Amino acid sequence: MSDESKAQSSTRMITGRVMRLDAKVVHVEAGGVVRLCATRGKLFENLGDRKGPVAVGDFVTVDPTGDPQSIEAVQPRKNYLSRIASSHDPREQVLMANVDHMYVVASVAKPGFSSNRTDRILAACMQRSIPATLIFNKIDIDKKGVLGELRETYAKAGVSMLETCATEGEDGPGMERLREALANKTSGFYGASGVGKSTLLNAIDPELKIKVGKISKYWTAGKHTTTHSQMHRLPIGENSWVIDTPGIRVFRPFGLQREDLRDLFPDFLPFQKQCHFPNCTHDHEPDCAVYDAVETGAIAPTRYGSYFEMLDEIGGHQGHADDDE
Ligand SMILES: Nc1nc2c(ncn2[C@@H]2O[C@H](COP(=O)(O)OP(=O)(O)O)[C@@H](O)[C@H]2O)c(=O)[nH]1
Ligand SMILES: [Mg+2]
Ligand SMILES: [Zn+2]
Repeated sequence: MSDESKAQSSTRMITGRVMRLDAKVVHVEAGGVVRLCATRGKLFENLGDRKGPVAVGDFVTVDPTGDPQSIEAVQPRKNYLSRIASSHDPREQVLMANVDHMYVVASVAKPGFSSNRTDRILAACMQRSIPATLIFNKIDIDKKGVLGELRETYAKAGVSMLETCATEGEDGPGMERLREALANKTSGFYGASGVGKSTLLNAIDPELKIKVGKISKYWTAGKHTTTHSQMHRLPIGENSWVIDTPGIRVFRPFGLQREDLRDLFPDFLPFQKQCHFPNCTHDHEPDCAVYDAVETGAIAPTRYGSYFEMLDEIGGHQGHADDDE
């Protein structure tokens, strides 16, 4: 391309936002229109330990003149959530970019609440300074009455919480608060498969008509309905976006140092100041006030369990083979 024609096409460049990534095609929204774009080869150079150049939520510069149209540049990210791609691939996989708020969705039953999964994602949000809310969904089937203890555990960790029953639709518990909170923001919905993320989003906006799963199939056949992360625009406020994600089985935050992990568990803070060693990792050091607090129940054993498992992994432990559901 001559310099002159390059200059001409650059004047036609448009800015859009990545809604979805398929194997080769990136869905980019600009001005209410979704464009199917290819990613310029040069963006795959010098990736270092990153798995790919583009993530859902990215703002990108698109050259609309080509066939296919092409992503020429990815604009700097305000923030992003990332994990280690898989146990076979240590690179950084960015799950979503430019999110104002994360909703960590968990159900209190079917599937049962997973402290481990929840705590990992909460820690990752804290690592990236992304404000997070923990949603307890399916409160209608809390037959074992686990909700009370969960509230207590996460209140101690300073986590903001919401209780919902997505199947009751837009008038269900917690939905008004959720709808208000989603206005004029980009919000990520993340959590295990089957907890009700898509059902929640459909309740917020029935026009979305996202496919939801048949409950009985989740843990038997490993069936999942959302196979890609997908950003949707919400008809609330001026500029409201939500990112629906497929289920995760294992979430290992990327780039975590052993000594930094303890600060991602705010419920440890009041105690860890009293540990004998100022840089105590609450592993097997003597006179560990965090460990004592777990013994007395001042810190929930589930939280310490999540911490300990993550710490162990950072120390070189290999995870499980399957990272997605
Ligand atoms: N009882 C009950 N079932 C729910 C609730 N929310 C979702 N479900 C059901 O849980 C299943 C999985 O929902 P889905 O939205 O696909 O979960 P996702 O994988 O997190 O997106 C579906 O059968 C939903 O009808 C709820 O609040 N209560
Ligand atoms: Mg879904
Ligand atoms: Zn300690």
